[in-house]
Amino acid sequence: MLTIYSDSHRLHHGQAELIDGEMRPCFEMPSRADMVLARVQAVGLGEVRPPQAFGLEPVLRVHDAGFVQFLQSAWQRWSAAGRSHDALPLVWPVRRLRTDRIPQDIDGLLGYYAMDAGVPITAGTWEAVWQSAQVAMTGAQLLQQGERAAFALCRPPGHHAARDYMGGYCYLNNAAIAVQMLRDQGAERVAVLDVDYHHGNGTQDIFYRRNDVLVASIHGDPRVEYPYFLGYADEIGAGEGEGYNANFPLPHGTVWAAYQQALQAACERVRQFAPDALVVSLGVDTYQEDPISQFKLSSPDYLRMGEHIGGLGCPTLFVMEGGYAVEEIGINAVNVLQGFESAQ
Ligand code: OKS
Ligand code: ZN
Repeated sequence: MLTIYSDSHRLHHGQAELIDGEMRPCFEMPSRADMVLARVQAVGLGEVRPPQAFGLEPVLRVHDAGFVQFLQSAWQRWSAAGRSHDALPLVWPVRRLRTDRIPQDIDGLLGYYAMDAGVPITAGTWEAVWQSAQVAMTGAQLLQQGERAAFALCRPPGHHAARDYMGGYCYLNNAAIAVQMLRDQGAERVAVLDVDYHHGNGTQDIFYRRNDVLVASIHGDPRVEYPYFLGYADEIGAGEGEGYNANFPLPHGTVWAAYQQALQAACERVRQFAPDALVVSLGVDTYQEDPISQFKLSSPDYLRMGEHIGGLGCPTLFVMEGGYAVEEIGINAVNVLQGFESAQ
């Protein structure tokens, strides 16, 4: 399997995030991607290629132009205000506050375009975010050119980012951009299977009213887990998209036996949809040692996960999302890819 990877991810390295009431080093750190790449190379998964340049147009097929301009200019605005630490939002438009007026000040803009404080913006963030999206698009193009599967080693991740907001370590929705590119290049139906521990609220939101993209997600129950405000089983899509969104929330402590049942059900939905291509949002924060998550999968379980996905027999693009047990992130992510290949 081909891997697409760019060193530019290192340009995004937030200093700290607000967690449990204190500022702590960001869990979403450059060594995550380094460890995954090292494992890809150690097992000889296949060639590693740099991304190609697709420009802004495919990004704007998914994201709001004002939001993209904000991302591009946020660091410049922040530093022009005399700040040198990471830019972080600190105020949000909750119920009955106005969202029909876009603030002009950088602090107002950060709150307007963010769902939480997990999105530090640094001097190099936009370049890293940009290249991460290009990595996903390069993967989409490989499928379109007839590759059976590809691995977009994206960092930063993307599945919490929606059309016009960032959140949860995510800025642009790499998987959604890849899906839209596959659609624009001729795939009639594309399925997303999101196996990250957290609900992919951004991906769900982007495709919620569409019947050409099925989104299925297995994740920690939003009653007790981030992102809290989306990801319930009764979210089934709306309008033409009704019946094309499937959520499988699971409790804290979920082990492989229960996870596998949800995975089988999600895979069955994908099979019924008969997509021309599958995009897997591949987070491995379902791992038992993950520092911010509460499922209990073991490293061999990821081989089984990959076998299930491979059994679908779809052209498949894997897009890297979360996973914060840095020592094991490479083993777990590449286990999914190797399990997938063994089922071909
Ligand atoms: C607030 C942000 C917490 C985000 C955690 C989720 C990141 C992730 N400090 N999503 O898949 O792994
Ligand atoms: Zn996650």
